[in-house]
Amino acid sequence: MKHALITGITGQDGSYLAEFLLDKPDYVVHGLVRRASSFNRKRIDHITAGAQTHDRFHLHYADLSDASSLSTVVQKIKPDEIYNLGAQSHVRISFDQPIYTADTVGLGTLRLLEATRNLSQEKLVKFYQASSSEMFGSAPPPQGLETPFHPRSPYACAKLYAHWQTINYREAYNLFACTGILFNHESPRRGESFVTRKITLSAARIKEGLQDKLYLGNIEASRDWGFAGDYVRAMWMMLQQPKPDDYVIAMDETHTVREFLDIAFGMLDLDYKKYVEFDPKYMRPSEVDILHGDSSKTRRILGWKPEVDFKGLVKMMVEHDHELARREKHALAFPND
Ligand code: NAP
Ligand code: F7E
Repeated sequence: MKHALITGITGQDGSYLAEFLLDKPDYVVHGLVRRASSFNRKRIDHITAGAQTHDRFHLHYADLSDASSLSTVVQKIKPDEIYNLGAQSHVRISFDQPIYTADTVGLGTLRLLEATRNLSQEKLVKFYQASSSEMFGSAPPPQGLETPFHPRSPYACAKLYAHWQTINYREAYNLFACTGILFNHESPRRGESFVTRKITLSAARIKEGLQDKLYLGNIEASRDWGFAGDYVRAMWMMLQQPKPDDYVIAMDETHTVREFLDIAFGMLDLDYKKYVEFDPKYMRPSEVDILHGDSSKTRRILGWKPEVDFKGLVKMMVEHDHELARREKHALAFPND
């Protein structure tokens, strides 16, 4: 059996990656979890409860800010593959908490690389680093492997530090370490404060009469949005290559937030212009105006291609959140059901 360790398993990507690996009969999946005052495992509860996989799925307490906990878990499991997905991943919040973000995203990766380097003296261990298209920042589109980085937030600077540390560990210690520079990817499991999910949840609640308005910041920003389920498959493919390398994963197209709004509200027969209001609190001190990936080289090498297109992604999210809103409305009307 292969043992995979995932940091960030309670997050959007961690939950999809765990499902993807457990679908293969030869994987045991280990996830790092943090202690919280209330349970935050709704994205993986169904895996923990799954009768067929529960003996191949294990959770361990550790934190990217705590080197000794990382090293203890890595030495205990001795994983064959490590996927470093844990992060304070919200760009706007990284301006409020720059040092915390640098610590978990930047130094957290270095702490995990050190634990991996120690283990690599005993056995082959493959490492995946969740790098981000935010590292391109204000670099002109399309952005690909040859594009120079120009980060525009504390989050992006921390990701760039982690990115170069991963490459340095590959070059200095011959570690099998890959970076995946992933453009925005979304799903019904996307955190509720990211713009796509905020829009689909609000549109659905407005449709059901549960909400009147949606407050947003810069809706002219443009992003290259794909489906998270497709992107976790690419992470695994990178670690199955004969040599470690760097890759870009994107849909290679870009859409504005305004366009996302128009399509999502349109799917519910609503005109977004009647409901959306500007709130300056959602603006960022420095913005990334346009991300538009060029993943051609990666697609050639990995043979990866996405299965869900942009409209399919919006539809999947709108339908999911419409069902949630219907249930919320029903629970309000019939509280004793
Ligand atoms: P997410 O939903 O925000 O999940 C983040 C995960 O990191 C959660 O499981 C969280 O645990 C965990 N975490 C946060 N701080 C931690 C710490 N100090 N120690 C250990 N774990 C910690 O993020 P995502 O969208 O799945 O993204 C996965 C990774 O890809 C992140 O590194 C993100 O920065 C990167 N990325 C994402 C995108 C995207 O569009 N989604 C694009 C490029 C790169 P709790 O549940 O306990 O908070
Ligand atoms: O913002 C604009 C906002 O927060 C997208 C993370 O997964 O992808 C994500 O970072 C755009 C920005 O994602 C609101 O200004 C307008 O231009 O959904 P977002 P992000 O910042 O692109 C990258 C690749 C990552 O690596 C990150 O971890 O939408 N926008 N109004 C808004 N954004 C938010 N969140 N909320 C608004 O009200």
